[in-house]
Amino acid sequence: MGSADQVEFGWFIPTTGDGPYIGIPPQREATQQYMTEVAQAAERAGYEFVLIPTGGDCLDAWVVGSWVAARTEKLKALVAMRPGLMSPVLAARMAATLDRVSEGRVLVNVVTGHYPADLQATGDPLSLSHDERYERTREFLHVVKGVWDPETPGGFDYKGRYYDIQGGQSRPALVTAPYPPLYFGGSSVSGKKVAAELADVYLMWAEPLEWIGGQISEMEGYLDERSRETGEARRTLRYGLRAQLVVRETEEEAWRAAWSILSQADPALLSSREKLHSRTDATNQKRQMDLWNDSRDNDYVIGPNLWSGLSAVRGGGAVAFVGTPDQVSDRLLEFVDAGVTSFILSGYPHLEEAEISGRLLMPVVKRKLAERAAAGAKTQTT
Ligand code: FMN
Repeated sequence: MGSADQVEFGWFIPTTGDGPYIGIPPQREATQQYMTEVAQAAERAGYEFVLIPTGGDCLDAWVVGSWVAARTEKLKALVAMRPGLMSPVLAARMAATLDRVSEGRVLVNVVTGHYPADLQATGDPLSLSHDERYERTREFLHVVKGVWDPETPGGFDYKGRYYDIQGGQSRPALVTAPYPPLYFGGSSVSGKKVAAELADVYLMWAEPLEWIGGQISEMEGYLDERSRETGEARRTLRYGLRAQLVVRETEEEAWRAAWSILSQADPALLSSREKLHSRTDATNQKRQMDLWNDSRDNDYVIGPNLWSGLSAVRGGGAVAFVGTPDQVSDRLLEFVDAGVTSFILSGYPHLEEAEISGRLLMPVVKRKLAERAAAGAKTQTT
């Protein structure tokens, strides 16, 4: 399963603004200066990349990705392509451009879209059918890979249900070979099947260990199925986990800091079961809400050092690791054992929490991973 020397860590750029509290308007604006500070703090902390979200209330991810890459040395930008909102040829060219100007520091996140209203807000004609959206994503990724392919000098031709392209091109060629890795989130069956066919890193919002183990075996099953059905070589996938992080010297301090994030929100909002962000047809959002609902009597603790409390006020990957550096690093290693090799972490506010996690957590988790890698290498040679 997850190999210790292949584990990567990412942080997050809060392009809707942020602050110490959620459930109230952002207390800090996503200014160019703030985003620069967060990106540089993440780089200093030892994170290898930053996820830049996409959505109606976010600054545009490609513009921000380009900004972040220009102001950092090694940090990669994980930037979203959203079928329905962008043409695949334009998306391929934008990614290739960022790949070149950043000298190979772009990663691509494939975002299919959450729910009908989210798609309607972009004027997407496919706003009503969840599975058709994924079918279009499948075609979209074939086109993106096709126009990136240097072996199609005369351009790439494609005729599908959603795209009809002749001589599609993205020149000059990519710097990254064969192409920037495609990260992909979506926990529905249709999402998982498209990921099995075309993604490189399958992303999940944090859930208890057994749930994540279950999703990984399901994905491995789809990889087998695809190879059987097509007769093609079995593909492999890497697995990624997106989680919030509250790490402090003592466990007590960590839980106090975690609850403090919710301390300014309206108490009625905190306990209400009617959440705006839960009105969705996204499978992974429903799973996050089930975890929150079912852990109400347990202060939203859903596993060792794993807390669902933030789902009271925010959608998406709200589950947090809460604890000491030793505890949280042990928990992360348990997920590595389950097959996860990519962690995308963040905390409120993103600047201070990048610094704190860089000081407290990253050295510990990286030391433990290095020890494991060394032990693994020793076993192989003896
Ligand atoms: N959706 C967005 O609209 N914007 C994002 O920036 C975004 N980032 C995501 C990051 C991760 C780690 C994951 C797991 C999902 C993200 N999504 C984002 C949502 C997915 O792209 C997908 O549209 C959604 O989960 C619905 O999928 P499902 O019904 O297959 O579960």
